[in-house]
Amino acid sequence: MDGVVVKSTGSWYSVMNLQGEQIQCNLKGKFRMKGIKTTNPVAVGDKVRYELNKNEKTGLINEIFPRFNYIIRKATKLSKVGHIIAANIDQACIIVTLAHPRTSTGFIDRILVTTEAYHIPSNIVFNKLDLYERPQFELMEKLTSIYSDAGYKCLSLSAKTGENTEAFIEMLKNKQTLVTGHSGVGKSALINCIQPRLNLKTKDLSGYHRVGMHTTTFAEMFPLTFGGFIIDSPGIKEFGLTDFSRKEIAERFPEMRKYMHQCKFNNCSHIHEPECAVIEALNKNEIPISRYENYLSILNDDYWEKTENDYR
Ligand SMILES: Nc1nc2c(ncn2[C@@H]2O[C@H](COP(=O)(O)OP(=O)(O)OP(=O)(O)O)[C@@H](O)[C@H]2O)c(=O)[nH]1
Ligand SMILES: [Mg+2]
Ligand SMILES: [Zn+2]
Repeated sequence: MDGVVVKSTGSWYSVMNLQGEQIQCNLKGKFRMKGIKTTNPVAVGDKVRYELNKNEKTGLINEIFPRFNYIIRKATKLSKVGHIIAANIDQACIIVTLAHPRTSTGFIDRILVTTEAYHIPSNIVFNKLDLYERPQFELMEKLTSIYSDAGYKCLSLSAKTGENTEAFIEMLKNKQTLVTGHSGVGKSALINCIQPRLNLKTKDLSGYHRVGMHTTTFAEMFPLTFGGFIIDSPGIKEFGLTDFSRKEIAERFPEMRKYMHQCKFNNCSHIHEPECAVIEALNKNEIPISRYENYLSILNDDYWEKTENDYR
């Protein structure tokens, strides 16, 4: 029988079949992804074939169908092994907040570099609108303009008051969407707001650091009553990049991608080379400074494998 993995805890997988029933399954033998070390061979969103055990209640996954795409992150910057967050996703919604706590552009841009690498369309959703005051509204406008110009859809809403959540529903209709972001930004609260029947666990922010306590512990996919699926996932602190080299980073910034092929040197790092079209665009304010700075910061991350012909 065929189904889709809607939850995985590492030891078992919950597979939803075509009738909408959920079967707890184990994996038959070893599955490995070619070329990439991952902690989980099967992820939420994977389409699988399984057979029922004799008890007719549990099952055994014996085939994973080819993935349309997937998104991997490293557990920490330095770890060698990646974790597949989800497979077969149509789009990612990065939930951010500009208050309680504020999400940095460095974090947003690291996620975007990854979703760009996997060709996953991404949207930025500003949550907790009810808490914003003038400075946050101004910042939101600025960020919305930066990210819309780069080709990402932006939305602002409040999971608490429900303000503007109809736009979020429109965004999700008939798509398989991964919801990601820091812990405590309201990912589960937002899903509850548009699908109250799910009644997902949410938690108060720990007053001390205003940092979430990782309420959601495993990624889980839910069918949406208006069509489509949504994947809630545990909050992430940092987004360890994987699977690609430093040289590809500029390519993952649509604003830089537009200019980089006009640079004098084709291995230009866009830092100090003469006749660099990216620096020229930056000087003309055609590339936002925060995006360029985050590019530099990603290049300076300490986890790139330094190879001979890599940038210094
Ligand atoms: N004021 C306000 N609070 C919100 C809003 N959305 C969520 N919250 C609160 O933020 C806290 C965290 O919400 P969660 O939904 O648990 O956050 P999460 O992103 O799922 O966190 P993890 O599961 O740990 O990754 C809860 O106390 C929510 O009530 C909002 O729009 N406005
Ligand atoms: Mg949650
Ligand atoms: Zn250049």
